[in-house]
Amino acid sequence: MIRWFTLLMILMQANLSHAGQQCLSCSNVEIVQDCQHYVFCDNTEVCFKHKYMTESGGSMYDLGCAMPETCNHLIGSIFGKRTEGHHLTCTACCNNTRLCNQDIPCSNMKPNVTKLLRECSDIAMTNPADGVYTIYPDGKRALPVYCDMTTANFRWTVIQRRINGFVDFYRGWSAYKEGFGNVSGEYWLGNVNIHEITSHNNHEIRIELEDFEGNKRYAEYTIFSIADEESNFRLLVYNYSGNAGDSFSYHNGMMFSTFDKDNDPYSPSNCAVGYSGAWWYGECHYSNLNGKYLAGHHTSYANGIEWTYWKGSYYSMKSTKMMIRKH
Ligand SMILES: [Ca+2]
Repeated sequence: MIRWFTLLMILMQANLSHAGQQCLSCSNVEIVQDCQHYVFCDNTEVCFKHKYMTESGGSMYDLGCAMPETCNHLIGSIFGKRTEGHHLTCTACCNNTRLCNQDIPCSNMKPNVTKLLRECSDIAMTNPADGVYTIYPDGKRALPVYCDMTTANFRWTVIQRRINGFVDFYRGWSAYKEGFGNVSGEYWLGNVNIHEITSHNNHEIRIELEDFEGNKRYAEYTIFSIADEESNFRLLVYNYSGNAGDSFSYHNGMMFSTFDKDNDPYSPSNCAVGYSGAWWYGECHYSNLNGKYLAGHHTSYANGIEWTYWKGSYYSMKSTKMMIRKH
């Protein structure tokens, strides 16, 4: 019955999104290497390995996908006895490499919980590809994100991307707080997530820009973080290098504003409304990467995807990428 159920689960999960972790999945195996089945977990799941004692005193393993929350509980509280007479002796979880639950240690009485990935910089596999991965910015909640694993030989968490104007970026406070869009296309990662990631380590930000003539420029800042919501996600950014011009340092120390929450120091009005964006506006901006997708030259003033010190205030970028890494 258990084997049939396992097979059913494999078939069901094989039809789901393949964006999640790939894990070994078996029940009742004496030797982990005997497990030949694997599954693609849901985006929110991690791989687990359970070791338990049988009535006769032998050891057996269960392997598969699990919600990360369950990995943080000690033996007996969540998994408890597997069945009557089967005492769980070890629980281990991981999500750092493909089929990571094959080799994760699970050889003692204490649960062995691998630290969950907080950001793309934490991904340990060798030669990883660019693509969508699952991270845990607050150490608990799963979040899909696009990881740039190649630029400048570092592993970057992409927090903002514009490529074609398909996603509407003129959104309010709660949308920018939680994040929106499609991690395979255009998106904003969410201010709470960016805060969680940047509050745990020192971070650098790299901003990549492209115009409609095929020119590419970048700006890097070795210090980047944003504060919590109570502080209106106040920006800390400095120490520029690059070839795009420094259009971001002006915004250092500013709070985040959206059309429904004016935190800028410009008293006549809300810069987010005036420039059709959401940003750390001052009075008002030298960069506006969440502005309207106006596709190149435009006649309206500074309300596109602007980077003033490269293309002025009447040119909206073809693509942008804001990404961070810890150092
Ligand atoms: Ca204002």
